[in-house]
Amino acid sequence: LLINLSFLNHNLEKGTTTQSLNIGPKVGNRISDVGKRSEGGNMDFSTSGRQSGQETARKHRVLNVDATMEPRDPRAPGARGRAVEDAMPQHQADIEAGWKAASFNQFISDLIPYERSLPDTRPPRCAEQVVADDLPTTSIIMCFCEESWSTLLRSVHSIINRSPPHLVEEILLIDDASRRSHLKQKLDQYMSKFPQVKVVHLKERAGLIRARLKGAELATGTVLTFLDSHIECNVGWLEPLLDRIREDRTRVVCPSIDRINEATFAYEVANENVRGGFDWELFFQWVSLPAVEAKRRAHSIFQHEVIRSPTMAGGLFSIDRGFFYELGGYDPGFQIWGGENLELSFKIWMCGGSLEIVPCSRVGHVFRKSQPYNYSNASSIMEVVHHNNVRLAEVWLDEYKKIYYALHPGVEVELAKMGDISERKLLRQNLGCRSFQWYLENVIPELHIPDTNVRARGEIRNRGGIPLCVDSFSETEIGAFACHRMGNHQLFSWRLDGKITYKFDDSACLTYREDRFHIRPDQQKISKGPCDSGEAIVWGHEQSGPFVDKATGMCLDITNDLWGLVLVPCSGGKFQNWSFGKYYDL
Ligand code: LR7
Ligand code: MN
Repeated sequence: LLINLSFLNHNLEKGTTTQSLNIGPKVGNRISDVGKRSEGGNMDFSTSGRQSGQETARKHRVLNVDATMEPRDPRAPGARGRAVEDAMPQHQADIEAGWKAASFNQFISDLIPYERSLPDTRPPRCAEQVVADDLPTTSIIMCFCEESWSTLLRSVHSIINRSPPHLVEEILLIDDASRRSHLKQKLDQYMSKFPQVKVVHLKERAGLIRARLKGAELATGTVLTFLDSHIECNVGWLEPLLDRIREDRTRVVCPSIDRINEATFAYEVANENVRGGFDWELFFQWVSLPAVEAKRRAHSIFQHEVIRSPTMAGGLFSIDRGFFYELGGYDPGFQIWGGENLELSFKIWMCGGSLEIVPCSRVGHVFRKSQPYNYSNASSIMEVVHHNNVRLAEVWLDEYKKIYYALHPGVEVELAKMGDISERKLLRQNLGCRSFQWYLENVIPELHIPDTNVRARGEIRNRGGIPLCVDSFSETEIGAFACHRMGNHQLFSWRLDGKITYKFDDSACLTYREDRFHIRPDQQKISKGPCDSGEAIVWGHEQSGPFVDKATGMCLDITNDLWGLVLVPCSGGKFQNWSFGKYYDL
C-alpha cells in the first residue's frame, strides 16, 4: 500500500529543491510573505513568462517554499528512516515506554524539532499550478485525545508554516477530555503565542465525531478543514484543496495522505494509484485504480490530476461549511471512532456532491496499530464501530444493509440498542438523496455485490463436544479453531450450489488440497480456493449433521491434533457432526 521512498528525504532536502526555483533570496522565507499574491515576481516561479496579464490578476502560484525550516542534518532522527533502536541501545527502556504511551515511537518523535523540512512529495506538475487569488478561507479543526506533545506541536507548526495566513481563519484545537497533563495548561500557555490558534477543552469525552461537530460549530471560515493530531502538512498543501471548493462548493476534497513512519518518523511518499473504497463489513479500504487509469498515471504529466474517490479515509479533508451542514454534518449518534467517514462519503455522493483526492495536496499522517485512548463506556473499538455502522446501514444502505448484517453475528443486539435514527432518515428524505443502488452502480461499480441468498450462514461449529469452528486463518489455509463468535475468520456461507465459501468471497471456497483425481481414500486435506474451479467441494448437509462431499461420499472431520480439517470416510464419529450458525428456508 505504502511504498518506502524515504531516500527522497535526501534528494529533496530543502536546499536542493528551492535552488532550482527562481525565487528572490530570503523573501519567500518569511511567514508573512507566504502565500500572498505574487508581486514583482517574488513568488512567481515561472521561467517561461507566458502568463497573460489577465491571468496573473486572477490566479497565482501556490506556495512552493518550505518556509521556516533549517536545512536538515541527514543524520538527524527521522531524516532517513534510520532504525533508532539500533542506534540508541542505551535508550531502549525509554523507547519502549514511548511506544506504550503513544502506539508509535514517541521517543524519536520527541527528538525531532517541531519545525522540520520535508521532502516535497508532490507530482511534478504541482509546483507550477496556479490557483485563484480569491480562495475561500478555512477553519482548521484538529481534535485530539491523549495525543503526544511533539506530534501535536509538529502538526500545528506545519499548518502555521505551510499555509498562507490570510486563508486560515483559525486553528481550532479540540481537546477531547484528554487526561495526559501536558494537554492542559502547558498547551494553553504554548499556544497563547499564536493568536490564530484556539484551544478548547471538552469537559466530557465526546469521541472524535462529536468533538469534530463541536469544532465545526465554533468555526467561522467558509471551509472546514479537518485534520488528525499527528500529521504534517507539506508545502503548498492548502491552496489546491481550497481551489477545488472555490470552483464548486459541493466538492469535498482530501489531500494525498503520505506516511510518517511510526517507527522512524521518516516522511514517506504514498502510493498514488489508490482511492477509497470499502468492504461489506463496512471497513474503509484503499483500492487500486483501474489498470488503464494507473497506466495513464505512470506518466508524470498526469499525476497531478485529481482522483475521484468513492470514499474517504476520514481524518483529513476540506468541505464547504454550508455544504457540511446541508448534508446534516455527522450523525451525532455516532460514538468515539469509526464509520463517520463512510457515512459522510455515501451521502456526499448520494446527495449531490462529489469526493476527490488531490495529489498536489500532501499531508503526512502517523499510522498506528492501536489507540492511546480508551473507548469511554465501550469495552472495545469494535463495539463502537458496530454501533456506528448499524446506524449508518439503517439510514443509508437501503436493502444492501442485509449484506453487512449477514457478516455481523451480533447484529440483532446492535440493532436493539442503536438509538433513535428517525431524524437521520428524515434528513435523507428532505435532501432527496439518491439510492444506495445508484451509488453502487455509478460511483463504485467495481465493488462485488454478494448474493445473500444462501442455504446457511455464520460459523460452522463442530458438535463433538469441544467448541471448535471452521476458521480461515490464513490466505490459503483453513482449519478448526476455538469458536469465538466474533464472525470474521469464522464466517462462512453455504451457497445454493452446495459450495461453502469464506464470507462471500468467490475466490475462497472449501476445496480439495490435492488434485481431485488423486484424492486419498482415507484422508484428504481441505484447502481454500476459487469457487468456480473443479476443486471446490459440493456439500450435502442436513441441519446439524455431517457435511458429505457429494463427489467422493466422504465426510468433513477434524484431525487428531484438533487443528486440521479433512475429508475421511463417513463413520458417524462425533467430530463429523456440524451445524451452521443459521439456516434459511428456501
Ligand atoms: O475519542 C476520540 N477523540 C478524539 O479526539 C478518539 C480520537 N480522537 C482524535 C485523535 O486524537 C485523532 O486526532 O481523532 C483523530 C482520529 O483518531 P485516530 O488517529 O486514532 O484514528 P485513525 O487515524 O486510526 O483513523 C481514521 O479513521 C477514523 C475513523 O473514525 C477517523 O476518520 C480518523 O480521522 C481516520 N484517520 C485518517 O483518515 C488519517 C489517514 C488514515 C488512513 C487510512
Ligand atoms: Mn490518525
